[in-house]
Amino acid sequence: MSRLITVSNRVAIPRDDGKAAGGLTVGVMAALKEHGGIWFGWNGRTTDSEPHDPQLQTDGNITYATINLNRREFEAYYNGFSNDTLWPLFHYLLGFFHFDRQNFEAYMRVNALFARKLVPLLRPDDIIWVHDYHLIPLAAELRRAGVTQPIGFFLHVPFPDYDVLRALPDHEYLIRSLCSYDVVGFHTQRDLHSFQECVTQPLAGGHVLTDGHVRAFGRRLRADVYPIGIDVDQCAHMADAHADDGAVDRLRSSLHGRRLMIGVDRLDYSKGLPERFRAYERLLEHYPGNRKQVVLMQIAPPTRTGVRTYAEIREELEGIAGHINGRFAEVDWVPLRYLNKGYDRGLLMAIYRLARVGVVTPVRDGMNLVAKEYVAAQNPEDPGALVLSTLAGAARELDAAVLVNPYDTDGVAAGMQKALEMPLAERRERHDDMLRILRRNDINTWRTRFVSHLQAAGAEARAADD
Ligand code: ADQ
Repeated sequence: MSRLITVSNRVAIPRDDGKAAGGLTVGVMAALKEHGGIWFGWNGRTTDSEPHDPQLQTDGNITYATINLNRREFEAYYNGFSNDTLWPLFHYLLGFFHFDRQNFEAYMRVNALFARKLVPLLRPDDIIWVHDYHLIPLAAELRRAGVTQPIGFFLHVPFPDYDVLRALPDHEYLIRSLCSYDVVGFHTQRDLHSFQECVTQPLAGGHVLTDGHVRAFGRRLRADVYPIGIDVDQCAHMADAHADDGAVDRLRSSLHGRRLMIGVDRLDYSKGLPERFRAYERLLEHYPGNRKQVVLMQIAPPTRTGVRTYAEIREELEGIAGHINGRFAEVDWVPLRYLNKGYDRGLLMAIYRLARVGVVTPVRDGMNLVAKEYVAAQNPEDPGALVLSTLAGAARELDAAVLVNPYDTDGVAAGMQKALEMPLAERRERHDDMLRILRRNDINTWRTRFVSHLQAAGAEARAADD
């Protein structure tokens, strides 16, 4: 069997503290365990010197190969081009979009560096799976170095329409780079459609073939939809196992029977947090029966603190949270609890279960795993209701949630009210529907389908050579 080489900006080396990994790590680790192989990427450290050769750490059939990055290169590649240019662009948020040619050049250099450091570790029958927008040019760099093994790419964020993408001066380079892969995967049909629209523009001159493959820049590749899922049983099990932890008990008793609404997001402007806070204020205004009866707890650990817009959003949120609490709080009730830190996944799942309403209202999201985790963590006999943005990829699957437009303050407030009042029978029915979808399309379906398509691409290429 071929070894699997996964490449991502950061490598999640399992910790010895027994804490559960989440999201993408679960899928990547399962794929690596099945096939054996290497997880290659940045080790999280920056230095003033040039990067060393990969440090190798082996655990069973998996080797973690990590490199450090030069501080200035990292700043320009990661905080600059990846997170201040591509992230807002791909989320259709052009108001946050900045372009700086020096950052773009650093992005290309770091991708070339990744390729140089990875090539010596490769074997002829490996298959390579690259993750996310930080590494779009990696396949082209590997091809330039003579790599002929199948290379797949999965984009964890949305792929924008051509009219948005072309705000980027070098958008043709990105489209051409994506066409160096053999398999390119997206979360939703909508993202795939945008990609097909881009490759068929005159500047790319590509075609969508009758079998759904794309031919462009002299290559044939598979572009397809692979909605990421979760480990449903792991979430449910953790919610059960941690239900009586001290912290969960303290949270429960602090509520005094009030209904809990929960939001869990990285502190990021794409997650629609100011809009959510304003909708909650509107809920308390328009539906005053909720005063002293409901608590919204928003967990939002800061991320990408090196990017200025992330500091700004944090300041804005602190202002709105203070305003809401100042306006509505009573001596024995604080309507909004705003927590700026990360939590252990087990505790998080138990908190989801305690919450009557999950609020997931990004202004744009590739998928959004919190929405899925919230559903999986519920008690099926008495599940909470999910309020979900139509602009999250997850809404394509979880259409039994209370769907809202995050920009519509009154509409989100009405959605929150509907979720708070939803009768048990309706909550159960909607929860059953969503759980069925989560089980059918879980994290294992996601990774096995992608890897099998990558293997098929390798077999096709070998057949063509014979
Ligand atoms: P993210 O933008 O990070 O992921 P999301 O899909 O919600 O968004 O995943 C976040 C993960 O982090 C979840 O597993 C959640 O439980 C965890 N998490 C969030 N806050 C936490 C906290 N305070 N403490 C502990 N854990 C916390 C990107 C894309 C998404 C896409 C994923 C996977 O932006 O659209 O769904 O990748 O492809």
